[in-house]
Amino acid sequence: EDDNAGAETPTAENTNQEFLNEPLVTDLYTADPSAHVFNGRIYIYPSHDIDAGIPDDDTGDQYAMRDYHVYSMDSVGGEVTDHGVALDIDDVPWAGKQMWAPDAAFKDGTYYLYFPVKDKNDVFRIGVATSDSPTGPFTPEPEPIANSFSMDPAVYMDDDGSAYMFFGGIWGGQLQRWSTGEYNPNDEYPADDQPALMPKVARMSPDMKSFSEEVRDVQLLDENGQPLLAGDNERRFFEAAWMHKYNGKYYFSYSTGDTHNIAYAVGDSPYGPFTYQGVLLNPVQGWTNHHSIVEKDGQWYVFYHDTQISGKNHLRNIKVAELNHRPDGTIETITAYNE
Ligand code: FUB
Repeated sequence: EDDNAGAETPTAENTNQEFLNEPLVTDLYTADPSAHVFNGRIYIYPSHDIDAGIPDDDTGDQYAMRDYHVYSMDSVGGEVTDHGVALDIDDVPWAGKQMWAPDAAFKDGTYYLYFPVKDKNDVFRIGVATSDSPTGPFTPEPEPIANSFSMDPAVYMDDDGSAYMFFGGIWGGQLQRWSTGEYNPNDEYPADDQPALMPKVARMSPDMKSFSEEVRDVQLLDENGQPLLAGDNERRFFEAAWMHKYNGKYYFSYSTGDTHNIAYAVGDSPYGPFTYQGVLLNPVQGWTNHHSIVEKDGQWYVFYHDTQISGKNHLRNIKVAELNHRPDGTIETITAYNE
C-alpha cells in the first residue's frame, strides 16, 4: 500500500461546500466515522488511529487501534466536543488487537456501541457494549455477538423499529475465510468471473445484543440483475457497509477498497437485493475510504476521512461534506478536493 494511494486524480463536481475538507478533529487521529443524530445532536463514533510502529501490509496490521472516543456537535459546522475514552480494549475480555470501525444505535433508553476486534486467536469478531449515555463509557458484553465474524458493523434501525446489522470486509477484514460458514484460516476468493463475496446482514434481536436469524448475504447486482463479479474491482464490495433510507428506498453504500470508491446500490428492502448505482464519494487521500451518511435538519451529510494531517494511510482524520440526492434518487458524486 502506498501512502496516499487513492487520491491522484480528484476532479471537483461540487467544490463550493462550506464544510468540505476541514478535519473535524486535529489532536487525535480519527477514522471510519459513523454518525448518528440522537436527541437532536450529532454523535460521531470513529476509530481512533494510533501509530504502533507496524509497517503497512495488505492485511492492515498497521491499523492497531486500542480504544474509541465519541465526538458530538450541535450541527455541522458547530464546535466538536471530544467526550473522552468510551471503550478501551483492556476492558473487553475476549479482545486481542485491532479495534476497527465501530457503529452505534439507540433503543429504549440504551445506547449500543458495536465494535470489531480480533479475538485472542486473531479472528475478527463483532462485540457490543452498552451505556445509558450516547457518549459512554460503554460496558462490553463478556463475549462477542454469537455468529458474528469479520468487521465493519453498521446497525440500521428501520422506521418500524426493526434493526439490522450489515457487516464484513475482505482482505484484512477476513470475510473470505467464512465462505463455508465456518472459519477457515486460508484466504479463499472466488475466481474473477464468479460472483464477488457479498456483505452480510442479520436482523438484530429485540435486546440488540444478538442476531435473531442466520446471517444472510446482501446481494449486490449489476444493471442486468446479475451479481457483481469478484473481478469487478471498481464496483464490488470490499468493506465499510452503511445503510440509509431515502424516499422509501434502501441505499446500501460501501467501499470498493483497492479501487478506493464509496459506491452505492439501491433496493426495496433492507435485505436487498441492491442494484449498483454509482460512486457517491471519489477516492480520498490515503488508501482507505470509509464513510457514513446521516440527515440533520433536512440536509444529508457524508462523514468520511482522509490523511490530510499525517500523510500516512493508518493515521487519518475525519471530515464531513454535504450529500445531495437528485430528484431521480441518484446521489451527486462528491469529490473532496478543489482542483
Ligand atoms: O480502520 C480500520 C479499517 O480501515 C476499517 O475497519 C476499514 O473500513 C478501513 O477504513
